[in-house]
Amino acid sequence: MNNTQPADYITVADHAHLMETYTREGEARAYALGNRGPIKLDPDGKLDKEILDAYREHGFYVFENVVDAPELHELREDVEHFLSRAPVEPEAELDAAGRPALGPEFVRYPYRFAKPLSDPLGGTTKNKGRHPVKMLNPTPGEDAPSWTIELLTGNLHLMDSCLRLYGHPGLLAVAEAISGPDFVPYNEVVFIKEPGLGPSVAWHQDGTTHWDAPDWDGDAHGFNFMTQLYPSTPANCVWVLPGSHKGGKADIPALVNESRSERLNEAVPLVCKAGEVFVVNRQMVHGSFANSSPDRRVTINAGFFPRHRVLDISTSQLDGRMETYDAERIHTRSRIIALGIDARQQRFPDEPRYDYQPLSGEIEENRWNEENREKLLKNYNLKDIYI
Ligand SMILES: O=C(O)CCC(=O)C(=O)O
Repeated sequence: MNNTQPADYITVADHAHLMETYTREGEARAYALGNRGPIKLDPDGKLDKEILDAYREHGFYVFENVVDAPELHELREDVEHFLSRAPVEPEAELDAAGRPALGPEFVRYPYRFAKPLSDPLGGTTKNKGRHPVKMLNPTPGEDAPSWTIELLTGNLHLMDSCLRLYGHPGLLAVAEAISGPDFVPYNEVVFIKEPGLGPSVAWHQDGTTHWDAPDWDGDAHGFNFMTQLYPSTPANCVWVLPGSHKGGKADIPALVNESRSERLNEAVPLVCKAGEVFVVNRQMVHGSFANSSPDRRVTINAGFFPRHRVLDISTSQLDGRMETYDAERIHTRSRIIALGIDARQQRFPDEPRYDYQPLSGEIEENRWNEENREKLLKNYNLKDIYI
């Protein structure tokens, strides 16, 4: 450090070095939990009880062998296409090849940019102040671009492969086991952590509605599936504090103080191979570090809630807007689950078809075709549900 650099100046190499012991020890803790394996369903199609028990105990489970190589290829290609057509920087009209960038055709702009290796949320009041502690921001290499894309929003109308993944019968059986057969959708985003560029997501717990409810429980704010398109490594992945979904609101600044750094003592990394899927309780203390590693991570997120935590609930969104979720709103948004199931069945006709009970009688209305792409799917995410 020279005397013109700020006190928290840290190079990418120093950051990577700081993470070495932590990632090695964390990975050992993660594998010792034993909460990983393929999706196992009983003969009646219900999730194996031991898996559900492990999820409830630790707050997450790692599903192996969910997405096979051809499907993984389609997902990667779709993400790549969407990134290749991104504006070169926020507000730009052209992509890197000088073509009109994608984005304006969707009501909710799908690309979110961040400064390389930054922490856009930590220590700010953004997102209702959910991210109280700022993470380390290594200084990017001299050849780094000014911006990196950290998030795509609205996966299901951006990429058909994501819609098909959404209808995965094994994953939907897991959703049913955790949140009940009438589970309700949340939102779908892609987290992107480019090597040497990906920003951190400071420690937080998701959900801002039910923490003080008299009937609050470990499932009150639902869960996310996180499908990994590339290996999720200790240096680029999401880290979680096992069991923290059951303890109410955590004191994150105190945890950081006890650990004497942002590297929380008891946290574990969500490590897995490409094509594997985490199910992660949204109430867990979780976050990810600036990606000072040489490896890219791309995570397809899709979340769900128990219906009784959503129906007729009025709550403010992360941007402050108030929303109320009546039965009609839930029904409209849930049709995208039915559409995903049909899209998947058309692509993989030999797979079992998941029966989403709330819409069992509406298969014809929710067929996957070009008419419903326009009528139901386009801008579906205006009806996203957030609690
Ligand atoms: O993927 C990441 O780095 C952060 C994910 C996260 O915070 C979330 O899904 O709530």
